[in-house]
Amino acid sequence: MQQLALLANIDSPPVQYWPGFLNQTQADNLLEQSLALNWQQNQMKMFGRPVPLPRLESMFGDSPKIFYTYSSSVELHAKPWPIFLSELRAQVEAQTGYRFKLAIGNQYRSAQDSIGYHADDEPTLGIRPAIASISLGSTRSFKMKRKNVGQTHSFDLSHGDLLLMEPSCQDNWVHAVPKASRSCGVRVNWTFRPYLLG
Ligand SMILES: O=C(O)CCC(=O)C(=O)O
Ligand SMILES: [Mn+2]
Repeated sequence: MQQLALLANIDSPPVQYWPGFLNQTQADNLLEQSLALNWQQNQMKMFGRPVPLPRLESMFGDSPKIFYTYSSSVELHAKPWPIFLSELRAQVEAQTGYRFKLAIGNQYRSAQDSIGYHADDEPTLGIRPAIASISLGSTRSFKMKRKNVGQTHSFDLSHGDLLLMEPSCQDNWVHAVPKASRSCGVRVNWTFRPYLLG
């Protein structure tokens, strides 16, 4: 039995999870302020053709030099922090003990919006980045599995939850928010990340 528990531990994703990290009022206010920001509809090239991503995005950071590219076609540039978001960063840093230089926002407008399996392993994040995620709005399923193989682990991320992907996470695991099977309202997710400037 003990051995089974040990094996189960070995396969657990390296995350820490604080459900209800934000109280209801704070989470409500943050959702409202987040939705009032400018969001980008980015496109990704598929077979040479531009296809709109199934979500809206935005990015804020410590320097206008911070930019972020992925899938060889999407480019995000950091805008200066809105006060509410830099205050949220401070709260997340105090809880997790990590420091973050940027936040990427994803807005999932409905059950149809999603993000596919990926690891956040862009070189600009540095080696083995810790990444913290705050969820606001509708509950969505956050899936994790070991790269290429294995059983899927699922977390229901709800309004005000904090999830920390620890430093080894991006080396060995991929994560996704698939389309939801039932209709749901809007969800905003902020991932706070390090960044190597310079
Ligand atoms: O929406 C989420 O919970 C995850 C977002 C994510 O993985 C990303 O932006 O890289
Ligand atoms: Mn990610």
